[in-house]
Amino acid sequence: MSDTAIFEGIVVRAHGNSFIVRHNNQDIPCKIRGRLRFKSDAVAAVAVGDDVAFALDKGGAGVIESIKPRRSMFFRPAKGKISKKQIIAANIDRLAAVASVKNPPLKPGLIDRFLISADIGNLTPLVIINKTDLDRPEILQELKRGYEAIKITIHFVSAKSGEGLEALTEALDGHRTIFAGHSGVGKTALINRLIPGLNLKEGEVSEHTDRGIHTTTVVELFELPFGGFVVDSPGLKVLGIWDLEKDDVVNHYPEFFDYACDCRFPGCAHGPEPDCAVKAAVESGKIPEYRYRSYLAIRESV
Ligand SMILES: Nc1nc2c(ncn2[C@@H]2O[C@H](COP(=O)(O)OP(=O)(O)O)[C@@H](O)[C@H]2O)c(=O)[nH]1
Ligand SMILES: [Mg+2]
Ligand SMILES: [Zn+2]
Repeated sequence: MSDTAIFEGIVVRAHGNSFIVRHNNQDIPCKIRGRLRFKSDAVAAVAVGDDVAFALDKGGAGVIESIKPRRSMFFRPAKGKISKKQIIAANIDRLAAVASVKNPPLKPGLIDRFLISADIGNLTPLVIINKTDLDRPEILQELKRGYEAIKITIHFVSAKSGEGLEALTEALDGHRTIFAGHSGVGKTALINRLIPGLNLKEGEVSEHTDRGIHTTTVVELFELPFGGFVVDSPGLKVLGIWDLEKDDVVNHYPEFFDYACDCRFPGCAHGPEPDCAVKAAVESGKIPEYRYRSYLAIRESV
């Protein structure tokens, strides 16, 4: 063992039990020491964003020996095991729900699901709507009004025309953000614009690779020019709201709180109940309808 040196680095790519660790701007393929791999809890597994110590043998192969204490962890449910969680990224502090104006179509309900998972993971949420060069539907103003009312920043951008990219760069640089959004919304294109010279391939549909039971999701970290990074995981579709209880959903809709105390029934779920003050607020335009609809749909689905 005397001829093995130990180095420190950050995990920038994870695919199953294969990792890339960046050390002094060099990317080193690493496996993990068995004792780390076989610890049974998800917390023990190595993830993108981890600061690690690794050994390098004379042949240049790396083995991750230990993980530095984490500031945060972000999970998703492990495939086929409802109660097991899998760590996707460590040490991140923000979640960006990324959607596009069209191609694929804008689905506010999906954005709200991502925002709930940000809440659960204690991450600062933001919303990015890409492809504004294609269309400017009226719903955009409603989204802006709705999210700003609950102090969530929304960015309208186009990776193609460049609209909004300066403000987005400012919002992300220096932070550790995970991108959550359907395939095709332009996550890779945006990362290319944020990091000049990166030139990732756009329009790759990586989702089929994630269909089968035995395949694993690739998670990658892209360092930003002024510090911080963006984490992208092409196969990631639905994030950790799997153990949410029906009655917890409303806790993620802060704009309902002020009205909820005026509902006729104390346990009002703001569904079919009579004299519901939340529904009245939706009807009078005080609560955006898209938020109310996503609330009902998410409550129904959990
Ligand atoms: N019109 C337009 N197309 C875009 C924009 N951003 C990305 N695209 C295209 O949308 C497709 C999917 O983009 P990609 O970045 O791979 O999406 P991802 O799956 O979220 O990473 C590609 O063909 C891109 O060229 C944009 O702002 N405007
Ligand atoms: Mg992509
Ligand atoms: Zn109610």
